Amino acid sequence: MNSIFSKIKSGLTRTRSNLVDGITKAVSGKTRIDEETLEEIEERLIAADVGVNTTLDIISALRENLQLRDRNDSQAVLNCLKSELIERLQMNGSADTASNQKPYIIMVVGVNGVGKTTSIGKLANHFVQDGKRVVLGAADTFRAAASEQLEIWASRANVEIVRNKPGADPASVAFDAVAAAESRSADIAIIDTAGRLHTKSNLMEELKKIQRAIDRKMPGAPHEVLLVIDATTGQNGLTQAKVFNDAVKIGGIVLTKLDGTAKGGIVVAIQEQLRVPIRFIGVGEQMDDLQPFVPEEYVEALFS
Ligand SMILES: Nc1nc2c(ncn2[C@@H]2O[C@H](COP(=O)(O)OP(=O)(O)OP(=O)(O)O)[C@@H](O)[C@H]2O)c(=O)[nH]1
Ligand SMILES: [Mg+2]
Repeated sequence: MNSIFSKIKSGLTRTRSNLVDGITKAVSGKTRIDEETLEEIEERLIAADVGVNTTLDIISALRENLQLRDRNDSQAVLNCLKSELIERLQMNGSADTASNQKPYIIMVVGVNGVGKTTSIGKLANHFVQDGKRVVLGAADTFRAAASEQLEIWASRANVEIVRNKPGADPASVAFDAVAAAESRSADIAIIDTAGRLHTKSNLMEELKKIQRAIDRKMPGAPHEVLLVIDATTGQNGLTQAKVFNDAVKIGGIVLTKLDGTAKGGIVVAIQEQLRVPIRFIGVGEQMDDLQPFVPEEYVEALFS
């Protein structure tokens, strides 16, 4: 088994034991897949945060499909469920990072503590492994420790970082980071932002200001705004996404801390409700615990 797959698989342990093991148990004892079994599947999907409407959709698809097949076959139920999930996770037009823009500017946003800075460190490593030249911008100047934390990740991933004093204007740090990426012929610049600000300032206004500063240095940039969502916060993450999306258009989602939750079904709710592709998933705190999100792989890791 390759190591990426085993990382994802172990990161999804909690979700697997609640969702898939429960469903497998429910279907395997049955001589016939009856309404009671479908109800059990329904409860499991809802408990895993798949979302009520989507769950009902999936159940009726299961009911319909199973009429055409042998209702005694528990493997058929699982296969059918797998393909229903994969279908809902496949979004058309999910962008491909590192398009022909050089440098490709990624701005990372999200409420505090969701894992922005950590994910940026892991992302930097991911792109470096891919042969890319990366510059990080420490535009979270709210906490003194924030740019130090990013600095540690930068040295781990062996990439350059642009930072300034705590309290410096975040937009100017972002501007400088883009300038540095241009002058160093970097392939990718990743800009970290604060998850909260001093009481009087408005986070969304600040993020828009950072976005404008980046665009002033490199028209059209940032090429992608990634929203980081903490999977353990469940439906709250969806609410946050709507607020951020109104301020700075979200191009993709990084879903962190999947290793810490049994509610990994949230991936389905995110794709269905936000219509924004999940780009990366976080399954632990190590450098290589951030992986590109591939629907088939995710579902396979859950069911294997
Ligand atoms: N288990 C686990 N922990 C994670 C994951 N991603 C991030 N974390 C942890 O979450 C905590 C917060 O991460 P940060 O990267 O500092 O979060 P942030 O969004 O930058 O926070 P602020 O800068 O305060 O807004 C840290 O302890 C990380 O190690 C993950 O995928 N799995
Ligand atoms: Mg941070």
